[in-house]
Amino acid sequence: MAKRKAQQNPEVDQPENDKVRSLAQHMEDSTGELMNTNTGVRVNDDQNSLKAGDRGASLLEDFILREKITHFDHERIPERVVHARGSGAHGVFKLYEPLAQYTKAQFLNDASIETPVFVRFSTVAGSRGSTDLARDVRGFAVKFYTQEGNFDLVGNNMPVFFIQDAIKFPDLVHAVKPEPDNEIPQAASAHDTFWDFISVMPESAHMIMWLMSDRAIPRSYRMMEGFGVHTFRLINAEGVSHFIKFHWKPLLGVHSVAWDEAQNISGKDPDFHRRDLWDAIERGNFPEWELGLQIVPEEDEFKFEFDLLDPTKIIPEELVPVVRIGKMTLNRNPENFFAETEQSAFHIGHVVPGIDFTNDPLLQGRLFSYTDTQLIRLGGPNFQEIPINRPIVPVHNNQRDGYMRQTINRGKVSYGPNSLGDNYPLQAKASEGGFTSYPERIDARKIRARSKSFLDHFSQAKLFFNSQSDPEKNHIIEAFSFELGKVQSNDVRRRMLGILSMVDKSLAAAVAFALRLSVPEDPELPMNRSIPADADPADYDPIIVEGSLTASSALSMANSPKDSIKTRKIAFLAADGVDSNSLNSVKTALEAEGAIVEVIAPRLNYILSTTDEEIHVHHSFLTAASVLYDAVYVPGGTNSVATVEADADAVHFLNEAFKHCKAIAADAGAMQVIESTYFARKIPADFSDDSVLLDGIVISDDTAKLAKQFITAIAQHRFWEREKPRKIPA
Ligand code: HDD
Repeated sequence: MAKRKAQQNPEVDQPENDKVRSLAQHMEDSTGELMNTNTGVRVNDDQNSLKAGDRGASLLEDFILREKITHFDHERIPERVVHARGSGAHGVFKLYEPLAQYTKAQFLNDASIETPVFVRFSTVAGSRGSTDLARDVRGFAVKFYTQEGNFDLVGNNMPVFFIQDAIKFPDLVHAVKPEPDNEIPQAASAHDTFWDFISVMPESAHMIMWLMSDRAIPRSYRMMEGFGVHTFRLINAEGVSHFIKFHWKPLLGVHSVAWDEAQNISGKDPDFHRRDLWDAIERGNFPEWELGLQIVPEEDEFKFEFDLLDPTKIIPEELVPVVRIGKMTLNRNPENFFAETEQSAFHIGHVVPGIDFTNDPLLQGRLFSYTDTQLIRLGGPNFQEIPINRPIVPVHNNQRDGYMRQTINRGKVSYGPNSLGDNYPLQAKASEGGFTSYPERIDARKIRARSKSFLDHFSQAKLFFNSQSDPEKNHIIEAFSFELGKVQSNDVRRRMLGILSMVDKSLAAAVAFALRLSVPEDPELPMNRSIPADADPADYDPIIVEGSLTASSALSMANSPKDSIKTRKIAFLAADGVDSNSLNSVKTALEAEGAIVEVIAPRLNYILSTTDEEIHVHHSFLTAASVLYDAVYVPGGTNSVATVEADADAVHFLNEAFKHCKAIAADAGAMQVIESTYFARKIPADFSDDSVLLDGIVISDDTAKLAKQFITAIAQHRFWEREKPRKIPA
């Protein structure tokens, strides 16, 4: 297979690895070839069906027509019941230091190995064709193709989950999906059935705080954290177990967009995240995450204020730090969306020796669900043979046949033990890499119940809210007000206010104000609908725990690193007569820091600068929108400035960028453009370079100084503090 060059930048190699090489043998390229039917017969006419006479009826005999139409009729497979909308990429994982102390997994023991990975990011609730920018959890599923078989880390961009037991998963999903009578709304949780369910399910309180936070509207898949959610086990060669939580930490930091912006992007570019991931890899801006572990010795299982098996709880990083153990780099786009991304089948039960499960009841149920769903989605038990799902090591066992079997197993023997085949394939000893389960002692009654240690639903919801910056808190309040505003039932709203009052009184009061309702004095908790029929409600009363930690800095995106503008997209608004120096010097400075500059003008193709330079125009105002960019710059040049100022779309572009708290820069010669915006009057009268940076607005006639300040401003990502006091219509 030829080394692949990126389409957008031929300098960029998208590297091969063992998995990519194994996929190559299944690839087809028609360049320079003649057309065949699926049986290999060359096709002479693929444009006209076989007819009796040139106007005559079509003939059943036409096997070419029948084959083509039949294949087409069967092109679709069921979409994933959740996480239907997603985007994938290939890459590698490289370990920093061997972890023999904790695990015998080979790929976590040999720092010289590059383990191939395939990653699929997704939204949860929407259909395959839905918008990327829905307020939703994002799936973060990683398949490691290790030398000991596939390990799948099937996580999300939020570290907790809605429910504590897998038996409730179908109810949760039915509640959040479009309502069954009219299939409205698509890819949105802002409707009655979802909030009805949540309002009678207090265990979801913590997750709901994450879902209403800006984590649910990421700027990019490349700027999200990932979490394995459950507590897993690592087992070392001596059989010693440690509890662990998996984390992915993006090297570009964790960033989000504004909710109003998200809704706009959904119209302007519903493929925003998919395109962003694809383009970054094509340009050679390979996204990177560090894999982190929180490690808890077996004997510390009961040391915490919460239960390690409860998937609605995090282990705060203040209690157990995240140790960064390696780096994942996504460096290659798939060749074919269906063959790779759509047919990829992840399963939390795909583990390798040295990694094992815990008794988290959500995890245990997932162990059943993922294979089961592939059987219907991919049509039978041989989905593991689909190229993207095959391990990079050979498979030998006595499993046979089934729909679409690819492997041609030789010989008479397909059972074990056997003597005719010398008992092959042999079982592997643990010393040969055979998987052995952790021999956890279990001595208990069979019972359907919830452990009392799972009944604290609010302490970490509180911890999350308390850990947010003021703008983040405002966004959470606004998100609840929006979502509950879309609900029709006041009963549901009131119950939700009751739950919120258990999390934070000021939060409940602020949402109640927006809904013009009052917070119930004595919320009815737990909702007796969420407990077993014969249970004593007292056994399910939430336990109110005053957590000893009041805030955790890792929970706020405000604390994410803000030192780089790498891969940020900056719009330059210009027209004929733009000052070459004003445009080019700022462009060069931004590009030197890894940003991407796009020129937007009233018309497409090119503009002429003051020095008659033809400057490429990436978009006209018709096809561009400020919500698709991270920051805006208006270069100088008398004619250009006059045209931009007179263009309502350009002024709207700036107003919207201001509303969404983005960095804005203008050459002092373009001040008249700024003056025609709504936010001109919000610029402090004592305007100076220092106050400029405070608000993320940079205006200067010294382009070198301007570029420097603009870069610092863009790296801040957003100036959320501007949002409330300087709100403008846009
Ligand atoms: Fe799940 C897909 C993540 C709970 C049942 N899940 C799916 C995907 C991700 C997650 C990222 C998409 C994988 C891909 O890209 O193909 N799921 C989670 C996390 C959970 C979780 C982090 C809680 C900690 N899931 C969960 C439960 C159940 C399922 C409790 C069922 C009992 N999930 C599924 C599924 C899906 C799925 C129905 C749909 C498509 C698929 O599996 O392959 O089996």
